[in-house]
Amino acid sequence: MKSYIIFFLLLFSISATGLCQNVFFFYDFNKDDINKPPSGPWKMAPAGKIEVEKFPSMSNRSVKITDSGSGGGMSLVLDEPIVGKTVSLEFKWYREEGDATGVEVFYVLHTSCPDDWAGVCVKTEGGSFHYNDTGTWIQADAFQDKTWYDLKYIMYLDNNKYDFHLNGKEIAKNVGFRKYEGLGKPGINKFNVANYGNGGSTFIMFFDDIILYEGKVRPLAVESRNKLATMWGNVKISMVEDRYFKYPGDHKGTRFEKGIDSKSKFAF
Ligand SMILES: [Ca+2]
Repeated sequence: MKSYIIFFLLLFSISATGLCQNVFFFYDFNKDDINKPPSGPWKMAPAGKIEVEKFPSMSNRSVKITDSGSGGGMSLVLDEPIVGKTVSLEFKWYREEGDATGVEVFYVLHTSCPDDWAGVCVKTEGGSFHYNDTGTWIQADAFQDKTWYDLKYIMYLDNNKYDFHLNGKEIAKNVGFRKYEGLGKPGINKFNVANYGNGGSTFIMFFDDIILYEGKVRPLAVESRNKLATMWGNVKISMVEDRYFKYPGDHKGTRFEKGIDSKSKFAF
């Protein structure tokens, strides 16, 4: 009997750590149709080719973005900005090929910014990652083509600062959002993947496992793939099904997207 009590106490404590941590969205693209643009509220750039690909495998798909010189990327805009919180964005990135000019990797900003090249800005140029600190570009680590990288932005929306991590290593700490001067603290509501909105570069990039969550540590159940992630998804559906969510355009939202509302609480 005693062991049962300990077991349930342990179970409760594990559940409690998972409670109250918002997951705003999570896209692994594994259920999306191959050779088509990803489902969800992602808006495709008018140029370039954005398709889900059976890469690295049929069961683990990703988004392939091809820019042939006129631009190529996708963007997501939240109906309501996330304000004042500390939130983290993580994603996997892989470049098959590309030229040496500066190319956006993933920018996070607010629609009140003067243009799409604002907020948390990380780009590639000349074979290295570069990040932007309050308008100044700073060169970071070199990368190799045909290699997956884990990128992470920890964003402090109460002071427009962020940390940049690459493959688990801290590259930049407490650097400033770009072009946020004079905006106050509007938070973030726009997510631009790759070269959204201009041309002048050529590349083939892949993106996968794009997740935005509250706090600095990825939720346990999302980190644990397969079985736990499924369980997390199922529980989340039952918890959020009766809530009201709005999506850009006419999109109805998948179960993962239903986490966009910052007020919702998810547990596994
Ligand atoms: Ca995937």
